[in-house]
Amino acid sequence: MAPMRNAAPLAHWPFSRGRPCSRVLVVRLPCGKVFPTGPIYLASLIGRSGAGTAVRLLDLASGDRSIPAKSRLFEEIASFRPELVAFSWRDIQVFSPQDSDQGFRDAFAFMYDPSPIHRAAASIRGLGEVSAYKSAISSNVALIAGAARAFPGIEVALGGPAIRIFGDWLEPRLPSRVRIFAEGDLGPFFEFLGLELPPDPVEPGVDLANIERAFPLWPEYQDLTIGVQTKRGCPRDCLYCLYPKLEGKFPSRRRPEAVVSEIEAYARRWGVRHFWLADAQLLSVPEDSVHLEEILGRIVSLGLELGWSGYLRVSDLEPRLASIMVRSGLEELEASIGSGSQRIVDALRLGFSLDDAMRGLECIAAAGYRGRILVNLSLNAPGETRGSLAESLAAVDRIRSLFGRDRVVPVVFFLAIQPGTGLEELAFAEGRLRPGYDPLSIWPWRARRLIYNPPPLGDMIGRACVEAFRGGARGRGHEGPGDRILAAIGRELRR
Ligand code: B12
Repeated sequence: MAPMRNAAPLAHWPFSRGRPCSRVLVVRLPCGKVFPTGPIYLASLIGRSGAGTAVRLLDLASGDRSIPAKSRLFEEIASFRPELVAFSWRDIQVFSPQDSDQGFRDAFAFMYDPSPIHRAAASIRGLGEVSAYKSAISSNVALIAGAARAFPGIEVALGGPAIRIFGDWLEPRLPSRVRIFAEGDLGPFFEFLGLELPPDPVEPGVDLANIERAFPLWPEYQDLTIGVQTKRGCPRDCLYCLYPKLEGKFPSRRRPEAVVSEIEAYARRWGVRHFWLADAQLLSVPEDSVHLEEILGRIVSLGLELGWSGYLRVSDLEPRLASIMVRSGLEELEASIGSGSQRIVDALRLGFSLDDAMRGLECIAAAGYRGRILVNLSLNAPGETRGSLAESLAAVDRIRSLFGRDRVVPVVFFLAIQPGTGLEELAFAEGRLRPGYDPLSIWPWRARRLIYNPPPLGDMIGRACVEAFRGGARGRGHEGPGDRILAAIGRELRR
């Protein structure tokens, strides 16, 4: 069981409808530099609540990162004088088998490299990474706790996607006066602020003039990709996914005109050219097609020259939607097929047929799409066999025959076991994990259990990854990690 979260009774909360919080500082905690969509939406919603609350946004993922986060935070608090600081924590567990992720590569070298010298070298480097991971978590914790201690008159709140997943485990590491908001809906937070939550909270009502005042660092994102959400919620029940828990099970779709006016404002006022439609998935269910088509149709009629991307379920695509996707600027597509084997797709409860997914991809190709397709594959999913791995390699080849070799990028994932998912239940049932485990444990022998890569294929796949990570193996160095991993698995399968 996770520890209990702190929950002070409402009567002791500092603000009320009669005296709402007048000044809120939203602080996005340090992470890789991606546009702070969540904090911007939160700040906008506070602005929409009509009580005249002043909001400021300090984004510790941008700005001068050579200045310690603590100095930037304390200076901001001293100059803005908020009544409440709302920390937003985006990501905690960032491992992925990408070339840039040295920590993941070393962990795999340590576990699967046949050479004891490589294993020893990886374990030494790994110690450094363990401490970097540990210090990333503890420096955020120290920042929040430090602010709570240094400014006893200011209320401190903590939320964001990482908190909805790991809030229960972080709670004991934080002072009790830090209010943790781990629930998906914003009602309790607005209650805490003494503010009325707008009746349609899925509509942030982003007003860029206000955002520019609240967030002076905004020009740093003009040339990057801006995240815009078209809906929240996902009714699916995929084995490994916690998005229904993060966003809710019922889709709340935004008004297409509001989504497009947000995109238009970024495009015209900030000159933004690249957008990420930041839904858990685009086309989660067939009814989403009409909604997406209307949004994209409006982009086409406005003549906005932009590129967009997103996570998309391709199985519901038909020619008309595919054509409008391409005309509205689809520039990169991330399609999660999971596996090339229908048996594995079903075991992952992905809820689509691979034939339909292939038909969807054919529609995109026929519509004249010229960008890249990132094909997400989850290796060694429950039930994986040498045969199903071969089917995945074949599926990538089939997609390549549609789009051309260079435009198809296999992106290889291992299933990470996240709290509250079907995969976690399965790991308990299979005895891989025990209830009460700490999902934030930094120790490699514990952390490795959170990556689902069981026998009998785990070692073979692990070795293939290690070979691929060494890069350049057999002259394939210019291809990405996914390509190299699949090529190495292909060699293992032929052995
Ligand atoms: C879209 C997305 C991306 C896109 C972002 C594109 C862009 N330019 O915007 C891309 C592909 C770049 C991406 C990358 C990664 N992502 Co990502 N991503 C998402 C996704 C699907 C949506 C995030 C989003 O923008 N939502 C829309 C905004 C409006 O919602 P929000 O952020 O939740 O904010 C709302 C609330 O949380 C709340 N809120 C926010 N802050 C606060 C604070 C307080 C006090 C309160 C009360 C409320 C509150 O208010 C907001 C309005 O409702 C989430 C999963 C999900 N469904 O949430 C994962 C997610 C955030 N990503 C995650 C991760 C790990 C990553 C990567 C590290 C993956 C990797 N290994 O490479 C990278 C690196 C990111 C980086 N910092 O460099 C994890 C983070 C948690 C974790 N496991 O640690 C998530 C939750 C997915 C998961 N399965 O676990 N990602």
